[in-house]
Amino acid sequence: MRRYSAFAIAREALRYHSGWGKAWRSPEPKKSYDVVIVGAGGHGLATAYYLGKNFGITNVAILEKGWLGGGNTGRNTTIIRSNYLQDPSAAIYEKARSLYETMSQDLNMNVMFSPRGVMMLAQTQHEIRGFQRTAQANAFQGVKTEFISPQRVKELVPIMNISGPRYPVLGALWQERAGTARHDAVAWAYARACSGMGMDIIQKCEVTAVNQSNGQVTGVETTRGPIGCKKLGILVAGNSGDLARMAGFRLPMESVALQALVSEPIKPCLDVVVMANTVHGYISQSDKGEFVIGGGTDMFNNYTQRGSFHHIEETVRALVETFPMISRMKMMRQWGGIVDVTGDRSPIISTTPLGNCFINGGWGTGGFKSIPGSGWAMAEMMANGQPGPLCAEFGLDRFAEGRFIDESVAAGVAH
Ligand code: FAD
Ligand code: PYC
Repeated sequence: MRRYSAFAIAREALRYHSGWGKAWRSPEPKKSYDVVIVGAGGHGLATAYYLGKNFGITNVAILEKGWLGGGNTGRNTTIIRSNYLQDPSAAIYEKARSLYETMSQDLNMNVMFSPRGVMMLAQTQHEIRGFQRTAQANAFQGVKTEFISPQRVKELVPIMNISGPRYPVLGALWQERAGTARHDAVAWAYARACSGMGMDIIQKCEVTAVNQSNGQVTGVETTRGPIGCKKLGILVAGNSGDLARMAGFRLPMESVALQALVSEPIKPCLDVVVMANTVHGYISQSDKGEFVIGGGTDMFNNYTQRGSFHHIEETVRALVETFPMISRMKMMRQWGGIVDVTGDRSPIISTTPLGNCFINGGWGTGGFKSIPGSGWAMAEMMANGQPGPLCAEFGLDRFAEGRFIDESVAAGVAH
């Protein structure tokens, strides 16, 4: 794999960029692998990468029914933060956030990590108490957040109306080193690094069945033929329930559509990320100048990767009081993704009833930010056969034991 560098750009500029190779190979699947990962989203690719980097396991195939990064990884609003309430969540999200800080250097591709700061507005008394509690918990967890005043909010976001009649801004939970990254680039960077280690990324290869013998996984059936494996990782977000059914178990998870939209591009006027959880809207400005806007999930289970009109109307209406300028902007595009939601709004990173079959899902509306930490923890569990400290609390057993990791406030998106 050729390194990307300033020197390489200069060299290619001199020969009309004719020398760039493909970023990853597209091989035919082999008969079997040590590890098969289902799902080439951020979580699947990051898991494969850390299997190779941290454990030297490179006889790995990543199977993807569509194109890599074409699921939620390429459809999200790219918010990265680690201001969660519970200790296990803060640990894994902060691990992920810290890996984002050096991801471009580590993977030798610019993922445009932009730690521009994320604020979650408090617009009710209840939210003030909730966010002050989170700031306190974060201080104990070593996650740097603070509860800031409405005046400080206004200084950071001059275009915001903080004294709206229905939902005045009463303060905010502020994380200065939170921010955004380019979502496709995260998937591409991991894919390129995996391919560079000799792993096979097989696109247009849908897993249709999971093969097993004596309670152990032996491989998968795919639209490109059977593929054997010693270990199987399932990282398919909204399709987690389908894959679990193929492997013979059920998940406490629901799949719903979450959607987002972007405005026409305008001059730079918003250089932090704002989440307004009471009114169900969040907003940031992209490098192109578009406002990236998202709202709540559909209130019914479905598998549509599309947006619906009533959501645009509700989301924009919700944000207009706080951002009056939106009322004069044109909205350009909308889209949706299928998110996998658990009852406690925390992920499942777990061994399963099927031997050597591991699952990672349930990131719901908030799993872009966790991609590197999740991949790190999943790789550790798959390599060692049991969960390490970063994911030990996120096992499936917590639902049988009633040991929930309640993150309904931190999820930040209405469910
Ligand atoms: P995906 O990227 O969906 O990857 C799973 C892959 O599995 C897909 O490519 C799919 O095609 C493949 N697959 C499924 N079934 C099969 C099969 N049978 N065989 C082979 N392949 C299969 N999170 C944040 O942290 N911040 C945000 O701002 C944010 N905003 C969001 C906004 C929207 C509109 C949406 C939809 C989500 C948002 N999220 C956000 C959530 C985040 O996008 C997801 O949690 C995360 O991307 C999940 O990554 P993944 O790798 O698990 O799933
Ligand atoms: O988890 O921060 C988040 C988020 C924002 C928008 C969707 N998810």
